[in-house]
Amino acid sequence: MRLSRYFLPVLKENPSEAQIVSHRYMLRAGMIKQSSAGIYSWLPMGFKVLRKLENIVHEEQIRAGHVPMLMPTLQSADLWRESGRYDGYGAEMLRMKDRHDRDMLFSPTAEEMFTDVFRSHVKSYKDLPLTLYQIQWKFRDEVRPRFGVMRGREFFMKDGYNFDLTKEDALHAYNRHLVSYLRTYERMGLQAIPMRADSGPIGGDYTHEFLVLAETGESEVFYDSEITDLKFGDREIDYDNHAECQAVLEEFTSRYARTDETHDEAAFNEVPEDRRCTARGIEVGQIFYFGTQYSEALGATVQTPEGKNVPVHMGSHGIGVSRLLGAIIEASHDDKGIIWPEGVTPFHVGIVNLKQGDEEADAACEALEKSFDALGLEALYDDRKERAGGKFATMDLIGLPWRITVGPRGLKNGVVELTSRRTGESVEMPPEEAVKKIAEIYADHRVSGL
Ligand code: 5CA
Repeated sequence: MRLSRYFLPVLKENPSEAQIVSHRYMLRAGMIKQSSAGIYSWLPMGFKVLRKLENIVHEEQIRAGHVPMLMPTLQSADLWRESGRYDGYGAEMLRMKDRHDRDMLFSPTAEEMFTDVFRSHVKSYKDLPLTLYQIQWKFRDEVRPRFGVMRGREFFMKDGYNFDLTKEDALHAYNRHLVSYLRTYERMGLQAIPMRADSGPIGGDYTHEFLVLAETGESEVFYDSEITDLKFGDREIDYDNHAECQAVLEEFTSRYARTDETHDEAAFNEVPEDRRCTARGIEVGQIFYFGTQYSEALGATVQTPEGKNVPVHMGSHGIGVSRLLGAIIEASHDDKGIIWPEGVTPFHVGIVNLKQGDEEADAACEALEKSFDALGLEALYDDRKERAGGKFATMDLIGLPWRITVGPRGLKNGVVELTSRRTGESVEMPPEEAVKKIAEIYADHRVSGL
């Protein structure tokens, strides 16, 4: 992509409304534009990262055996009256009437909708286990939308719903989700710690929140520092094997880690003092098991092998996809801008031409562009007639992890410069070698985007 043909409206000044670094950089790097409180337009660069996150979530959900689909955002109030949540949900639910005076709402979550689809089509234990999910816009009329996409009113969420015959099967689904979430966040370059949490309006006794540690996080968290040494890594897991999923859950949840809502000072004090940590965290996901609460209310039953009709055991599982952009930036930036992890970067590499219009430099940049294109890697080529300082500042702000700098002087010696955004280190090498190096780096990070 040529920068001159792209749409990247970067801001020079710090926007005054942004209180935290991720919000500031998302506005400055031309990723989002506020449309009204807590509602954003996703400009091309923001949209590109959002799509990559969405694709990672899809890949990991499908790997775990979950089935993608899509529900409407506007829903009839009747279904929510049936579950008893229409009145209970309160002011966070955006309600409206259609032209026939029927009560409608913009879905803040979708337990009712999924349970309704399930009850219409599934009647037998033979069709279980089943986990359906979607990645769809939600609306919650938050009292205090703030911090950009972190606490929006309109936000993009993956929400999944498992339907199982027994509590044990539903707990397998719970554990499977926990494992798939660990993989998902790690692929995004994040450490998200599962913590015992409170179930709030969703209900149920079993719930974990996934928290990314960051000073600007809205939740206060308490944990045993040993937990931060745990890595899921690239281990292979058989998602159908309950014992394997359970073992991972135990490994990642046996140490003390709780949000303030469930914090227990006495239990915390049993952790050796030098490992007791108090910090702040960003909640990027939450999983729930709530038994038969919704299936009983909505009559979602199946026939057992013995011919009895029983309500199914359910859970729901969410990932804050749009919030993740903010969380990744909070966890990975410096004073010049964003530093994208390789797994989610909008473009794999930036190409900076130090002397636009110089025949040789232009030709070398175009050749690089072609090579990356042939490899299926996305390069953003800054082909503007601007001074080098300005081009570097833009590249640093938008945070592509690798930059290739091309100039007439280097080309005379047959080299370009390859720079790491994270370390700032630069190495000179022939252009073909730089392409090879970039291809190697991304061998494990292939996510399709737009
Ligand atoms: N139905 C369940 C699971 S599907 C549910 O709604 N869970 S939730 O309320 O915990 O939301 C799931 C995730 O969405 C949260 O962990 C959080 O990362 C994200 N989220 C929730 N509210 C907002 C918001 N106002 N802005 C951005 N992301 C949000």
